[in-house]
Amino acid sequence: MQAIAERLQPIRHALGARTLVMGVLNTTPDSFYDGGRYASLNAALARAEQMLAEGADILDIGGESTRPGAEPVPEDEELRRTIPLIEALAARYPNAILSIDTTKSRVAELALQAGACIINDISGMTFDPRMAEVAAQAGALVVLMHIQGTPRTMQLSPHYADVVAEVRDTLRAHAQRAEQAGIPRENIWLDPGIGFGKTVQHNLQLLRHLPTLKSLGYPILIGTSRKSFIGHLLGGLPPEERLEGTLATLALAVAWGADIVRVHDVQAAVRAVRIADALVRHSPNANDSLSLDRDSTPSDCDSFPSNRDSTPSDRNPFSMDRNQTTIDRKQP
Ligand code: HH2
Repeated sequence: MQAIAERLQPIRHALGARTLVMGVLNTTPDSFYDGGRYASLNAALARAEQMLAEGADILDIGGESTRPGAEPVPEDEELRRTIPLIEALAARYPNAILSIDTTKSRVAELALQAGACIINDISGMTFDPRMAEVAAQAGALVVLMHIQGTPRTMQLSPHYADVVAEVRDTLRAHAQRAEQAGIPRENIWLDPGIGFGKTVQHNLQLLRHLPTLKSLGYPILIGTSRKSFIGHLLGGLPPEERLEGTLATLALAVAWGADIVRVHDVQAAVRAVRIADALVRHSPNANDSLSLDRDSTPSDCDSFPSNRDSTPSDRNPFSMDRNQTTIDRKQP
């Protein structure tokens, strides 16, 4: 097996030039959207193959649901759900970039040995004190997410004096702790944790103010896929009917600075972020297509300011601030 640093090369190269898509693959019986669908090894392998064919840059494998109210899963069970799948994926798709979605250092350690190279930790490496050491020793990339409380309690009464400032400060502290533990800066991605101890209004504010989080200087990952705030904003739609709402959040998250999106629907997300990339990143592919488009001129493209050229502070033109406090206690 190639060293982790070598396996991470393709995403390092693409980062910033285009939005990376991380496909969700939960082997749990109870995840809020895909729970129970990929519990067998064969079903999970087939889904992985489909997501890779659809253009997923990373597959994020999870063996413990973190939906609101979820009970912790014993380590043995989480290992049983994830390690054989990672081994099988690494053997079948040696170039695939695999991420383990866990807060347990032992699960992360065995997942890295089995072929994963990213640790996606919703606790920002705070639930398990050994996590940072495991990541540093292996040379793994880490996704450090913000959460208020634990999955069991986080949606009971989320509260912040200033959600954007508090999430920014916590993420900065997570990154500093990671660097002190020996994880190099280029191996750290940050995530505001949409739906993790947040009301609808908190989620909206964090998305609108992504430039403030981006100003910390690390790549930003966003996980809005089919989450409950989208259902609430659309009059109570269930997870199965939240794809269009998800795509809207992806496009705007890219415009506001997201570098990686974590999604259940890879094909739809890839298509959405490619268009968002063409608009905000002026990606070379988009300019190639423009030259074939007789209704457009290059100046059509150039007339749109790119957020990436502006200062990272608050450049958000939308300043709605409704006092919506609805929260969902069963879905993130
Ligand atoms: N969301 C979920 C799980 N892991 N990791 C990061 N970094 N960011 C997220 O927003 C995030 C995450 C929840 O989604 P899902 O895995 O589909 O659900 P469940 O926790 O019920 O398995």
